Parts: sequence; structure tokens; C-alpha cells
Amino acid sequence: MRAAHVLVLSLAFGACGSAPTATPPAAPADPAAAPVAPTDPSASPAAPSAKTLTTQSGTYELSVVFDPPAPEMGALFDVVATVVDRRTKLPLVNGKVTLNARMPQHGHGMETDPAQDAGACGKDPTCPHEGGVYRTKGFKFHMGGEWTVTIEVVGASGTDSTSFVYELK
Ligand SMILES: [Cu+2]
Repeated sequence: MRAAHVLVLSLAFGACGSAPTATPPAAPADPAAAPVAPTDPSASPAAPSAKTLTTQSGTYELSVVFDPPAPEMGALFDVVATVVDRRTKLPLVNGKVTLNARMPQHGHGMETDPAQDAGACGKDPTCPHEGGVYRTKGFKFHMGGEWTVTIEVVGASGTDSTSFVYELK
């Protein structure tokens, strides 16, 4: 007990700044900042939803991120997919990207029905998407847990799809 008492005293002195010992600056006590993200320099920093994916048959490569990157439960958000055709190595400008999300363990989908943003080309489902960027509005995760996000891509090189799991805490 005596040793513990001395230790507490020395810590208290350290906190006053009078102790000559070099104490490292305390790390910010933010539990949300604690998990270490994979150090991929191409990934958006601090975006748990940022994914780089290749479709099942290897036809397209996608980077996907939510906007905002960490959506709140019950709040609407967008999903932005940037698609490259792996055959031509070019962004998929004239394609169609369809996204959805389900909770397979619960046997239900979303309460919303996200529709692809028609952009400048009205009702044409395969309108030009500069840079291969496809923004889908109207996503909403109404409960916490594991959501499986599915992505289907239709383009000149064919139809291919992929999915990933996002856990809403
Ligand atoms: Cu559920």
C-alpha cells in the first residue's frame, strides 16, 4: 500500500509539470480514433466505409465510399462508386451501377429504395458518368449490425457484381 501511495504522489507531481521526467503527451482519449485503419495511401483517410473491390469475374474495379463516410443509424446517405473497366483500364463512363443493401442474418433489406442518380441524362439508364463516378442516393441503415452492400455493374465489357459487409455500430 505504501508503494502505491508514493506512485500516486509522483504522478501528481508529474501532472503539475514540476517533475523533470519527460512524460510523453497524453494521447487524446477518443475511443473512436483508436482502431487503426489499413494504411493504404489510396484510401480516403478515416473513412470506415471506403472499399476497393474487384467484381466477381474480374471485369471491373471499384472504389466505394459512403457520403457521409460514417452514416448515422436511420440517416439518409449516398454511396459513391468509382468504376474502372479492367479490360480497357479506363473509367466506365457509359455504364449502369445498381447498389442495394440487406441484412442477410435478419432476412430484410432497407426501408428505402435507392435509385441511381440519373444525372444530366434524364431517364437514360446508361448515361455518361464522367470519371466513372456513380452516386446513388437514398441509402438508410435503420438498425445496427452487419449490412451487406451489393453492387451490380453493367458496361461494355459485360455485367458483373460484387458485395461487401459494412458493420453499423
Ligand atoms: Cu436487421
